[in-house]
Amino acid sequence: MFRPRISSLARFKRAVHQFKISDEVKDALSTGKPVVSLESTIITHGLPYPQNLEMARSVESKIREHGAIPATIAFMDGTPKVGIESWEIERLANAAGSGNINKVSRRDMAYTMANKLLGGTTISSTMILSQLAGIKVFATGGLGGVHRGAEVTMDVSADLEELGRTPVAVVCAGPKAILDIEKTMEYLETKGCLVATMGTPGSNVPGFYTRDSGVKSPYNFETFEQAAQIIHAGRQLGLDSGYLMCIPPPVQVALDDTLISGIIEGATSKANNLGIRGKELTPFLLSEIARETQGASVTSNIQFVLNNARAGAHIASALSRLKN
Ligand code: PSU
Ligand code: MN
Repeated sequence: MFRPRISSLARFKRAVHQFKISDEVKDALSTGKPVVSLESTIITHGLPYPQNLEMARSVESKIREHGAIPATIAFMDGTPKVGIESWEIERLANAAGSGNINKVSRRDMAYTMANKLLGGTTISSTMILSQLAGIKVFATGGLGGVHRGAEVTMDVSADLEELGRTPVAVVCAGPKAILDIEKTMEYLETKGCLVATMGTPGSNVPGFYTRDSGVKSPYNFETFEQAAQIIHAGRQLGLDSGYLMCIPPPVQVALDDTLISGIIEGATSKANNLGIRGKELTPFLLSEIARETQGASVTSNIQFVLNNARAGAHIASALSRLKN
């Protein structure tokens, strides 16, 4: 059996003392119950109040309904917490849009801790903390990726780097349609991240707001058990790279393709003209899309997260039934 080298074990021991895991999550992990982690940037920088609060609460209930334990992750006054309390979720939701809360990717973690800041975790930092806590499955809405025009700006989400180096399964509705999905898939291939989409063989990757981005998915799976088997095989082998499991959004809540692409183009050029870049870009684009669709994108976004949470709970349950 693989044993970590002493140095990495010591490093790991030191790291686990720096963050808090809730009793419920700790208990679930030690007894082998399925656990699904959740990010918090979607609460703090992805959705407006009060829909962010409603989403954060209902996504936890959805995971419980489908037989797993939810673990929402965030930085509370600098402390990374895995499995925050209901009042903490409320605090994060209230702080959205206030400018008093940090959007935390890998590069922001140390600063957020050292300065005792409140922070919403993106996919990248949620993956890191999930891995440290021993959580294998993480559910969210949409993935960050290679931005349009990245050949000039070099704006590539830290989510993709993390998917190349941290062995956690991210269950989502695909890369957001605000991105260059083809380049995002190329990048994930280079980084060695498994990408599979739920559907019959040959199904394309979903485009977050739409069921079909037009870009081919490298692999497909038709049942949650099959998804779990893929993750299990990679973990058995000790691969360090991540797993991206894409769940096309339900037909009833997917948005109209041509409508949304027009809005995205408008929002992207507005961001260009205003000089909005870096970590502000994704939140800006999401809020523009929400405004232009009169809130329809927010309603859909919440439905996608719930749908992915359900899938995540099933994948985590199937994974917990597979022997190590
Ligand atoms: N998906 C959503 N809303 C969001 C995000 C994803 O539906 O707000 C967040 C995630 O936390 C993701 C982040 O990790 O956006 C990516 O930001 P950037 O493009 O700056 O890396
Ligand atoms: Mn970016």
